[in-house]
Amino acid sequence: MQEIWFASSNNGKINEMKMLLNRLIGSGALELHSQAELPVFSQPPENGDSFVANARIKARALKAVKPGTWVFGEDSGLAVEGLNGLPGIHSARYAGPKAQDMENVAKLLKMMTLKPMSNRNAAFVSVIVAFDPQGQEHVFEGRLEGEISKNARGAQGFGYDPVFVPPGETKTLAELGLAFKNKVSHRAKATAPFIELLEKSLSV
Ligand code: ITT
Repeated sequence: MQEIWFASSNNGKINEMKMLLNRLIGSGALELHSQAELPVFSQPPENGDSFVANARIKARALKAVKPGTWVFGEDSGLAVEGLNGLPGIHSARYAGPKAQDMENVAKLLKMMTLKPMSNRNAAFVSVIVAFDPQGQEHVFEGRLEGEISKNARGAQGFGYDPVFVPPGETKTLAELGLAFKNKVSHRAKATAPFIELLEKSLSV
């Protein structure tokens, strides 16, 4: 049994990672933990200028507390074409430092009405930075293209899922649900090669 530690405080992300790593966890090869289990851990400021820099900051902070095991951080966000890539790396705090998901969604929908906006194209981006037990760094990235809906719909998932419509769909990710999301998402795409690496490393 190999422990792996996830440097995240976002329950939506942790839930998805649990499902994505399900085969390895279910077989007993891997045990997923997150930073909430470490009373001494304090989350570092995410002051990097890119997804990879911020994912690295999170992973490194956890690695300092959990050396000699697998650790990883994930930084993600929504890049909206008509808003020049915003909210991007600021997605979690778009509506303010302590913004709730629905406040961020409301700000996004408002921003999209401020000027005539025919281009509603957007992409979710996920970058994972992992450190193996020997301390070597591995970086993985995934993207999901889509469109921003006119209003929020659906109750599943988290963050901007209620306003994100994947290609070829009319429903939002929050309506389509987690089983659908985990087949196509930015996080699923970033996780696929990570799983391959873990399988190799665990010889399963
Ligand atoms: P941790 O840093 O503790 O992991 P966080 O929520 O602060 O949690 P990020 O800094 O990576 O994480 O910000 C990601 C934000 O981007 C997240 O809060 C959502 O607003 C948005 N986001 C990322 N992935 C998403 C997804 O799959 N569905 C909806 N929104 C997503």
